[in-house]
Amino acid sequence: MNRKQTQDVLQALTADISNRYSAGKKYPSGHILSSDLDKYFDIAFKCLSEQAIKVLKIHSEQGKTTEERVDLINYAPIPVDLSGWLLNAGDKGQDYRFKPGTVIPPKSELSIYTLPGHTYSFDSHNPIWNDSGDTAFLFDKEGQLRDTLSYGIPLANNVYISAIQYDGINGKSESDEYIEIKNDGDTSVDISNWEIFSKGGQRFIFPPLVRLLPRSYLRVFTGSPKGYKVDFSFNRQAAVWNNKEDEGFLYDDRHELVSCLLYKDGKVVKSC
Ligand SMILES: [Ca+2]
Ligand SMILES: [Ca+2]
Repeated sequence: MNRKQTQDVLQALTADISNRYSAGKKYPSGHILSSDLDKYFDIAFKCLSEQAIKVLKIHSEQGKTTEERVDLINYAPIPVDLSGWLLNAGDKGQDYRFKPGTVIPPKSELSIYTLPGHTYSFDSHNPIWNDSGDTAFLFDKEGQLRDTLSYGIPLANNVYISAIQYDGINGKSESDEYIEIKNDGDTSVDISNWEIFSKGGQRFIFPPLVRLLPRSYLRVFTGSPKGYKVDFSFNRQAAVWNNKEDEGFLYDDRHELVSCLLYKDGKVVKSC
């Protein structure tokens, strides 16, 4: 079940229960059976558990195996049982299987270290998170893929500047200009602290814990244009992208160039 389906199911269940509850207040025939509530909470728990657990952050810590770890998070207001779940560190054999009875409390994080000696560890003396880039795959106990998270350049080859809408129509400040970043890959990419740079000198840095979902895009606007869903913005009062000629760059959190796009007189001259 995806996020949207989960939301729909939870909404329908909530509506159903509250309708019956108000019916019960108004009419003698209205009632809620305890078995209905049982069913409701069973379904609600299952839906929440499926969506709630995410790979929050991978700490590859460049060569220092001692610091290597991956943080999982439970976004749900309920504890989630991770017994039998499996976390893979991007390569064959780099697996951690959660032991029976492993529960992640509501709204909490849980760290799985590389080295032995921790409550949760891959028990590996060698690094498992590649410094230049890697991917975590999280499976539930039925073997369903529940989440992925990639970081670094090799995996970020799927991430690139897909468009620059340099000619805004929103006044002189062109607040509706935007630069679009796309992820063509099958895994989520951690773009925390990545940077967009415009040749004119303007910079935008993504906040911590931002991920670009598989096969999706995001846009960083120049200002806060009305009528648009603005998730990210340079928050500038003046245009960022020159209408005649300009170049955009995307850097990762170690300031390695991920992608570039140069346009001139309405045409893309170079992209990398
Ligand atoms: Ca790996
Ligand atoms: Ca412009």
